[in-house]
Amino acid sequence: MTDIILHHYDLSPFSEKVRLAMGHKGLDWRSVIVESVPPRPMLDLLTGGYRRIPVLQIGADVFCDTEVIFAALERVKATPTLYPQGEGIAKALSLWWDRATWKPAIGVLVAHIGEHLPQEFIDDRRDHYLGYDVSKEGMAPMLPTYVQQLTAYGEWLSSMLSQNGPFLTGDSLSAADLTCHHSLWLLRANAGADAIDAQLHLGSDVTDWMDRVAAVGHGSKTDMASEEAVAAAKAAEPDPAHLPQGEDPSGIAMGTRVTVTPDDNARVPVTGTMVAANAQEVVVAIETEETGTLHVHFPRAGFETLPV
Ligand SMILES: N[C@@H](CCC(=O)N[C@@H](CS)C(=O)NCC(=O)O)C(=O)O
Repeated sequence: MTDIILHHYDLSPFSEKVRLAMGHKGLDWRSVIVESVPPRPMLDLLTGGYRRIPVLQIGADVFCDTEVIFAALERVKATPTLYPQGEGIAKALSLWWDRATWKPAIGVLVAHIGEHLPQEFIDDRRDHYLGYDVSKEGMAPMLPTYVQQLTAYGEWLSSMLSQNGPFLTGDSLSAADLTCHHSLWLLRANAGADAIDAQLHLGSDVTDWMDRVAAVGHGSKTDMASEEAVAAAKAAEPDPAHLPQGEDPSGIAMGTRVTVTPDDNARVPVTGTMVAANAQEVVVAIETEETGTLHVHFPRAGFETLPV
């Protein structure tokens, strides 16, 4: 089987979602650790310049954003599924959680550990990723509101668990659990579980649920160098099995040069030739001497696909 390669770094919460998905599915995977602050020249070769982490690679197919990463893992191993109650509820909850909790979570995080963040990290996140000042001092004025918001969202998790439990959408773990776990995991791992649970008024129903999610583990990983990942891409051809099925309702003709850009942050466009798409996913072909032809996959939700 072609290696499943995850480009990530340990403290990346969005990567933690994917590592747990590997555990849930019991997958063997290769781990390429990237710097937490760019430049990441080897990864840029594979993505066409997509800025964010994690990125999943399977041969010459490259998946940007956790939504299409999960879709790829579903194709690789369908059971146990990440969508036991269907895709809609889990994807909608995930998009809400990622967007609603990210800034408040960063605000609470830097209140605890901001003095330890290197200046180059703070500068990079302000200038090239989030567009706001993530220093402890910069986020301090709004800290009370970040705590209020996360506390409100924590109660929503509690409500879902009391209605649907033991997982957010029912009896079985779904992508929504992996997502809603990630920002709380970031905070508890860095600031201490007791401090965060008290600050955000998280009850044992929520913390027990977090333990259940964490218990799926990370599957079995083996380290890989980034050069080896690029060589694996060059040696492979894009796999037709990873092309999205069905019609593309957007009206953009296949073969069109397009840019694909996140609509929330890290708004660096990737330019390529659209080779396949449907309402959920778009695939562009890019080519470099080092990698040969690659198919780079993006979600439609949360991204802008536009003709050049
Ligand atoms: N919607 C994206 C968000 C990814 C994201 O924001 N990841 C963070 C790390 S957890 C990131 O890229 N931070 C900036 C960086 O690492 O360069 C996804 O689901 O993959």
